[in-house]
Amino acid sequence: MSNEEKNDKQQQLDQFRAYDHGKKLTTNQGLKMAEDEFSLKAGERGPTLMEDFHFREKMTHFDHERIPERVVHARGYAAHGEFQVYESMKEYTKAGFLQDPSIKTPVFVRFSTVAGSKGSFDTARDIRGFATKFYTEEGNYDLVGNNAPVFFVQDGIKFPDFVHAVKPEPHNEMPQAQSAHDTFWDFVANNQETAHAVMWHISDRAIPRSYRMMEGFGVHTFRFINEQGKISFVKFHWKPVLGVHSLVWDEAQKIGGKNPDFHRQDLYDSIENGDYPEFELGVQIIDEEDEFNFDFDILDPTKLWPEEDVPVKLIGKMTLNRNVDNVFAETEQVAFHPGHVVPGIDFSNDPLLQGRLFSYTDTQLIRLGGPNFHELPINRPVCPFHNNQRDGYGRQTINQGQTSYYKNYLANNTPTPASPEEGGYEHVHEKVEGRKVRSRSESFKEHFSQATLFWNSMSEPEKQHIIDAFSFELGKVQNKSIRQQIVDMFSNVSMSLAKEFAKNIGADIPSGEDTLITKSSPALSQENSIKTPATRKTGVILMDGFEEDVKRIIDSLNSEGVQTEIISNRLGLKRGVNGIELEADHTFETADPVLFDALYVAGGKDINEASLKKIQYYTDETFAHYKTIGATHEGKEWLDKHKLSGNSGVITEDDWKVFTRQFIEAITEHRHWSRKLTG
Ligand code: HDD
Repeated sequence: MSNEEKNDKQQQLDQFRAYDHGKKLTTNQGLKMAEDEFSLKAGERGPTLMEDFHFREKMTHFDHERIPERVVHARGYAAHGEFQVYESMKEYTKAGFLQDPSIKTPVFVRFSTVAGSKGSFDTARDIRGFATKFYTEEGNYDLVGNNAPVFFVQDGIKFPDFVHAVKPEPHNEMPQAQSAHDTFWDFVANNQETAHAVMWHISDRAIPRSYRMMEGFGVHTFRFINEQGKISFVKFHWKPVLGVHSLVWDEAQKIGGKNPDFHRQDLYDSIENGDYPEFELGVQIIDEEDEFNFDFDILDPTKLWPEEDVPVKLIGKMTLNRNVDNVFAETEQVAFHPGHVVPGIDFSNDPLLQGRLFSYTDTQLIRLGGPNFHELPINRPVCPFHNNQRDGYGRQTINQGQTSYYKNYLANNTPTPASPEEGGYEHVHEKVEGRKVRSRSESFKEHFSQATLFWNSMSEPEKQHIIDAFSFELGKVQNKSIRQQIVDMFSNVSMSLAKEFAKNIGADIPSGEDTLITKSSPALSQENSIKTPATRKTGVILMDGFEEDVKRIIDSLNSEGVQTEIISNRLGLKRGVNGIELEADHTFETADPVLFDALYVAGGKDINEASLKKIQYYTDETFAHYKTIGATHEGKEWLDKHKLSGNSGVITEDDWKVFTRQFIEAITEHRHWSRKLTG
């Protein structure tokens, strides 16, 4: 990339990038060293000497390499990109980066799981973090969201309790990256405001197929303010261009072992391949006058605004187009904060958001070791910054001049606060009056109606997954009373749901009718999301002696954006008829069916019993996870042995062109839920 093509953030980061390749080894003081393998000793077999500055420097630096992991969202992965607004949003907000469609604002996005520690696996059942830093000309704006639009608690003061409950239990530090244990469900049952967020957590949303295929939500209600001072309430959304898609639970658990880096690998690889992940930014806007015109409190973070009632307006697109150079320097040291705002965007009085406004700077102080974390390259704004803050651990800026206070005479009263006309941030002049109280607002006390809305909006397969997930999670809960409490609690959401999972966990089956709420919101079901074969990964099983058409099929799949990887008994070149050769990417052992979206059993003459057994494992697993299977030539016979042909999503056409078309159509469906599984 030439310098002109680089955005402001990339140019800024260039100043800090270092490349050691081909260089002489030096100490941190720049001294070239003649030796790096042996410490300085008194005699070849003698003790190491104190004066060995090179040993001391190298070892001390190593000893201090680690910083505390994030208290939540420890496991994450990030990428750089750009955001462009479609048209000026000046009617609603004066935010500079939302005015001009020709401006590309650099962004840095970190996706994460919440509960697991840094070394845990990617596909745990969990909410995903979706944090975006916009490096705008008016300062950094952070949209620190999740892939669910609602949260588990309504007040920031309850966040530590919630996190303690979901994290591994303190007496034995188990289980890692799981909500399927007693303390999480104890917390849920005894804090019923969790009901709606739990429905998201227990649904397919909590096991995404890819970071590229999940929605993001700012969760809280924020405020937009335009140049004329007009205020509206706003909720932010990210909509993935590839649609919203999930794994199935059995797959998610197995991937945890087969490739714990499944999601980060997917993000990294797609950017390296030029399949840049894209998300559209959406806003839901409510006029200030309409604040009280809803049957829920719009400040309550356990409530969403149904998209059918308040449409999502798509206002711009974000493209992630560059991987980080160094995960520690960028992904680990990036510091997000919902309080990083720009003129035109302000907070609401949502008590959860208000709590967050304290927590994030506080956590960076311990995690990044002091108050100068804004100077770290990844955190620096691209616009200049000036104030009277000074010193502290690791300070890098060399502030010149005599004064570091305001007001002053010696520096002509600078740096001077900017007026709103000059771009100075001004909080909304909201009139606030009230008694000091510690209590929940009356308008925050209803916890079940939107949990029911979510349940009502699910397709049949999605409902079944929710029942299965409750049965799994509660099946892992040791305390019978907690299991029963959850059944009782969720019978307020849906009696039929509670009855179904109560059966599976040995709880008393509740009696009574379903709630009277019948409203549903089609936008909540993944079944209604965009479906495309683009970037779907197909495992191609072939053996030596495969037919010519196989290559044609693979080429056509690739030209439609479907990715293919060849799996065989051994690595190396596979020889087909008429001298065609294809290189195997994996052996049966190094790959696994759970790592693919579809399977193409292409055939080949050189087959034996051992390979057939492995192929059976691949086809059975792919079938059981409702994914597309295609078979041609000898592959059809291998499939017929296991009686899979003739099922939905199993394509066995003879003509290669017809086969390819049908196979791609089936991949576009992603899952074939109508398939009847036996055994
Ligand atoms: Fe939080 C990290 C999102 C509630 C306190 N949070 C963190 C990250 C995301 C969120 C995406 C990871 C950022 C990164 O990748 O570095 N958090 C949310 C959302 C919430 C939410 C969408 C509710 C709507 N969080 C929340 C509350 C508090 C916190 C109520 C405390 C009062 N969150 C933190 C934290 C973290 C954090 C402890 C850990 C690491 C960090 O901030 O930088 O301060």
